[in-house]
Amino acid sequence: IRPCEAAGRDTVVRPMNDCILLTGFEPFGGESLNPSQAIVRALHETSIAGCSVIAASLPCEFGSCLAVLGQAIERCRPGLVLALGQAAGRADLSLERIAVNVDDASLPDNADASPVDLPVVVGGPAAYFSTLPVKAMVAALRAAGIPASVSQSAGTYVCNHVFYGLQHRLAGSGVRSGFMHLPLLPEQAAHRLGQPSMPLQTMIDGVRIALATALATDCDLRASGGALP
Ligand code: PCA
Repeated sequence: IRPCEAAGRDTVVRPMNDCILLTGFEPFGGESLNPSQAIVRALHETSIAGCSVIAASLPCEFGSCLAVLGQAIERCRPGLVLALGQAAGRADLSLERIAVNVDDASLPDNADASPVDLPVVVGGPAAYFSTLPVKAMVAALRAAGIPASVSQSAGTYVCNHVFYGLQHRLAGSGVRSGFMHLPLLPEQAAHRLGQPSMPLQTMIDGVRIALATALATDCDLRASGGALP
């Protein structure tokens, strides 16, 4: 175990089993597609750097998504977890830096729930950092010709809820975890004038590169990934 300080936090590669848990979400907000679900379906039971990928599709519901995530973690006992979700308006693969302890829904979830200003975990810390090497993952994606960036907020909807719940559950466990937001698929953007999109195959390649980089990186890059407000 080699602790190192990177961007104000510690990134440590710890002993891990050889299973990667990759989660996506079912479609929401009236869509019939979600790129995260399509990606995890494509990568289920594939292998990345000798590790097997197990995929899980989560309901886009505040009330049930963390229970389904917990069952998937119990089932496959992963060494590394990456959760994926759709973010309309994003033009690149966004490695989320931070999960916050608040639910504030701007539209009803798939169970028609719209929590406002409620904690994800009552009494939990205000926030958790990703424990994945997000700067190194962004650099590897860009080097492969895939647009990517560090994002400073995963929002306050179901994706942030899952990201926070994931980090809370795995805190101190030695299992690294984080969240990546994705642009719309071209088929989705075709109905939403001016929205950026990315082809499915590019996103699949990007997730593979991001995971391989996370497995291979024990100390995150010290590179700028910040943003002005
Ligand atoms: N995106 C939503 C929830 C599910 C998804 O794919 C979000 O960004 O919160």
